Amino acid sequence: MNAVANNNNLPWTREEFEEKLRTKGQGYHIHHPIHVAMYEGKLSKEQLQCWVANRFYYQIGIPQKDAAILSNCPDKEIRKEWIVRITDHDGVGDAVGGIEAWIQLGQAVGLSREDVTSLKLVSPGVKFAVDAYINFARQRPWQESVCSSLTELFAPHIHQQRISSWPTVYPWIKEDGLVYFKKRLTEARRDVEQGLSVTLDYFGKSREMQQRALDILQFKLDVLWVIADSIMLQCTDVTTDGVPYLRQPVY
Ligand code: AHQ
Repeated sequence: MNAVANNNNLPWTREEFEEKLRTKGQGYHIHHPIHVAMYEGKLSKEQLQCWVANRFYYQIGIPQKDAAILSNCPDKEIRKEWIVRITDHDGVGDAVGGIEAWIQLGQAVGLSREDVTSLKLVSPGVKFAVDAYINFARQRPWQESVCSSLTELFAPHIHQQRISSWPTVYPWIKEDGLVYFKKRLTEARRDVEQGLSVTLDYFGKSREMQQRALDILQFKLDVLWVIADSIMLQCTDVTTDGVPYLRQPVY
């Protein structure tokens, strides 16, 4: 066996490194039980409303996260590309941004604008996970936050799943509710090109840095998984040894 090839300290090639990042997709929240149940049409209207209302907290956090990255990034060329992520969500002029499209999704599943924008339906666990993501972007080097956005390598698949299945399994949801997912299909593919290029360049210098990138991506996979956990716990009757789960009484 070639001793050099066995050396665990040499960086992986660019292709191997990218493959390792993509392999992390096995832990993507498309595999979370609540998203599997959603795809199979097993969620009730109330459960879908719970999911949409909770996920809104994540959606409004994205532009703040991206603004934190911009504030940490001294590279004008990077910022010129990255800034579009904010306008994608906030909108520009009369163009509907992702946040408004998500409110439309809320109305399409039977929520009022106030149900969604008041955040009164958002569970503490969702807030903690999203805030952890925003604070990561505020506190860490901008390249680490770029790396954490690479869960979007796997996002087109989950958006396409919703676009393809909801009209069949949730025929009561108006088509205009799916605008957000259709927008993200192209936006996510464009986003990931920049994110992957920055990540492969910056973290590709050593095996240690490459491993750091994998750990950062795992952190973001954890954020998405815990958001789904918190939503599932909020909208599913869970019992443990016959004892029903008690949602925290809030007075
Ligand atoms: O709607 C989503 C979105 O705008 C983004 C931006 C990106 C990031 O910067 O972290 N990640 C992301 C994601 C969005 N939607 C999620 C979904 O399941 O609908 C997936 C999520 C992601 O994969 O990170």
